Amino acid sequence: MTVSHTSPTLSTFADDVVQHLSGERPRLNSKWFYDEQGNTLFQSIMQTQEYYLTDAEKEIYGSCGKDLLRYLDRQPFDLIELGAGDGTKTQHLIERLLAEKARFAYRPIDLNGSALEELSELINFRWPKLDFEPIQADYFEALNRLGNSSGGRRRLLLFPGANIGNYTPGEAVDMLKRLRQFLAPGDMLLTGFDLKKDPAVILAAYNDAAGYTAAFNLNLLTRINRELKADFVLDCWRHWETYDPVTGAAKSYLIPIEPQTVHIGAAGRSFNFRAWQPVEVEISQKYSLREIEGMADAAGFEFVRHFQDSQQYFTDSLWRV
Ligand code: AVI
Repeated sequence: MTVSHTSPTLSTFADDVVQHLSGERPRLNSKWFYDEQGNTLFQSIMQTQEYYLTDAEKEIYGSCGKDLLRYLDRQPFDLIELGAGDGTKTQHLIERLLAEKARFAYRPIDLNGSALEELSELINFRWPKLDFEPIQADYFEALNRLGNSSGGRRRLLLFPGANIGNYTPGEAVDMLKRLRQFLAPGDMLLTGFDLKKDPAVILAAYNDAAGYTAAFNLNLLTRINRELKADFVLDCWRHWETYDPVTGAAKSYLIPIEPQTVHIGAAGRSFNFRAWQPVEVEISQKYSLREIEGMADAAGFEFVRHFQDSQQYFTDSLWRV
């Protein structure tokens, strides 16, 4: 199975970095974390004992298949997955769906071509007869390609992994509204949300003892140095995590321990950083069940139900159009 490739251009990356660093509070966009090294580090994070999110969703995917089919009236459907990665988790859902004799086509979407290649190998090995077509693209570009009809078949859109948490709550509702436009009455959306819980558990998940999260965040500066010909002095930057239990925002910062002027060659721009001036690099928003139900309404969906893991750390929330 070949994966159709499209990559972000250098100028898109440079423009985005310059725009985010130019604000009054300098930031970087976490969507650029995922170069080859970033993907490897993210795999390591998911295997740490502190990062509970992956196992929680695996548990949910391993047990919600039968109920999902009931909500789809056991009719044939298209399973479209946004940010599929290498399918480590989704294979548990596919296994359950096939055990229930579900009839579906699987359309995973991801920007990461090598993860999709691995997913293709996995699917071809385990279920060679599954109607399967991976798409390497940005979510909306891929959904545009698929069009907003599946020829009368229902759509179950999967948005796994708490990826929605990497948007602010306002951006998340806008994103969900946009997804809604690709769905027709009767179609469903299953989104993974990380839940508000003991702040110590959340902070530990983004501050693992082995240092993978710190390396993952710092790798963004390495990527900017390499791809945009910049000169961040890596040794002078520290990873810092915060969690606000009121707003539910876990935020990652990179903080310079001494003043630095960084030149970004590809953009022809320089930026001055004061010592201890934080650069926000990621939000990982946590929600309550009630907040999620409100988001369904705000984005124009009907809330159907939550599927939670046994620790009640995480929910995959099912909504209908
Ligand atoms: C991909 N995303 C849902 C992860 C998260 O939990 O926000 C990214 C991550 N950042 C640090 N650890 C994991």
